[in-house]
Amino acid sequence: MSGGRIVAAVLAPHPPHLVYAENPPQNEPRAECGWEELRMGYERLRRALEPLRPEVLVVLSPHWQTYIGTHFLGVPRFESLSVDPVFPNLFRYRYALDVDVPLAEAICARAEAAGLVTKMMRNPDFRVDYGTLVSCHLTRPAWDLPVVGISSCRATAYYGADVMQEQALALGRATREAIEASGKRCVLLASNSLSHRHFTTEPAIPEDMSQERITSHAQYLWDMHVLDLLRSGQTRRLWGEMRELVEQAVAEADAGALSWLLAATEFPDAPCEIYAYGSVIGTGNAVAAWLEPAPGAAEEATP
Ligand code: 2X7
Ligand code: FE2
Repeated sequence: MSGGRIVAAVLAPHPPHLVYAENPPQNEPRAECGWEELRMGYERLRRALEPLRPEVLVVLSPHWQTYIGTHFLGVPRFESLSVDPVFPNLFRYRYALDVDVPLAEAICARAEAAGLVTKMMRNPDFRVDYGTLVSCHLTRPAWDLPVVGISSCRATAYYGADVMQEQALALGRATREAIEASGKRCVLLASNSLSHRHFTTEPAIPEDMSQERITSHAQYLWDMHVLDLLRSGQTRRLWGEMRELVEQAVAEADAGALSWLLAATEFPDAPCEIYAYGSVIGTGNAVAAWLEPAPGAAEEATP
């Protein structure tokens, strides 16, 4: 098999509010509207991904938290109801998710060979976390692609961001190698917000956008700094500043998803496309991606 590669590397935040505001048939609560900028950004991302003909979504989620090692979804299909523990008023979502088990096993095996503690999740009744579901839904609402789901092993909390980064480096390399060997065209999703301090009370109407804003200017400045680094392709600098980002902006990058994305793509120096930035209950969120040039794009650019 040949031609396996990462066709897109996406920062794909997962506030359940965005699914709520879209009113898809899978979600029980109904919304009037809300968070349009982020939702329209996801819409533009979806259009940009289409010509790349992706075959698998590979997602690392902060809300699948494992305490001993990194786990991988390892059952061909998961079906259930997912209820957000903090926002059950917004997200009660019926899902059916197909898993690319062979690719998950291949990444798992390579990660283990690189020295990480790993485990395949073989429990068919396992409830898939809302971070995985929301990022996948917003990237591919048709649910017509299989998913590789990867947990966050909480190394930042146990040891510190430096250990998280070491592990993300090994996991990113393992992911890249396994994808290349698989022959498949994969989209990587780092499912996380940037600054992550949120308000502890909700407006009476959750989608009342007159109440939505970033929690603090300090958080906003961090978010803008990260966007600057992404847009100018300074990913090694972003890697070097990850600890400060996590500590000072309470960033959800503590989960390792963004570091894993950077490592798997070997620290791109090309500009990252920012599709949207917006706050959700005070947190900072960017929809952003590095895309492989679409087939034919190079020829089209040539006069
Ligand atoms: O998990 C989340 C999040 N990361 C950001 C905002 C709101 C809710 O949930
Ligand atoms: Fe989150």
